[in-house]
Amino acid sequence: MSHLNSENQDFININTIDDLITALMTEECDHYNDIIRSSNLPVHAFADYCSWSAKCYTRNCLVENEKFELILLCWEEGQITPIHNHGGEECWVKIIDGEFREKIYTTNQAGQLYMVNTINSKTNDVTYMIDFMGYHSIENLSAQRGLSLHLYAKPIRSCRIFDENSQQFVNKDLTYHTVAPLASI
Ligand code: 2CO
Ligand code: FE2
Repeated sequence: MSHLNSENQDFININTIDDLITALMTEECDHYNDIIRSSNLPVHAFADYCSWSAKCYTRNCLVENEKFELILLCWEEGQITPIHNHGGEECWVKIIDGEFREKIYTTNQAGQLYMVNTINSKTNDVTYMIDFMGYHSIENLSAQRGLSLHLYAKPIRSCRIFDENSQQFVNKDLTYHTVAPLASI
């Protein structure tokens, strides 16, 4: 079944995680932007996939296959990513619950990192990143837990993160805190 609305090419009726996964598996990657933006997923749909850590935001895999990776990030108040890239892949971030701040960075000819943009996002907003746009960090601004859904096409096994101590980028292998039972489909 196609999720395309023949009149305006919007994706309609993506109201559950299963609908979203079906659309991502069925459609070509060039429709992913429309699919993730038009999906409307209530926070309670993610209850079974959450995990929490006082140390760091958690990465919870919903689906990983050859085409894409869909992960739920669970954030305690104030948690923040290091500045990082996305291993050459496309990255969409959809806020499921809360308020987040994305800072976008690039490097100058001398290789020094500097910030070029700040984007505040709230529930249901979507942001996009790809390596030619630079690097980013994301922070949970809410005075409570937050949830965000991340779509990577293709999956990201490792990325570059900025190490604040050495002031240099280092390679980081990406791992999951939890994996959903049917994640490898
Ligand atoms: N890329 C980070 C990660 O997968 C999250 S920031 O949004 O892309 O851990
Ligand atoms: Fe990221």
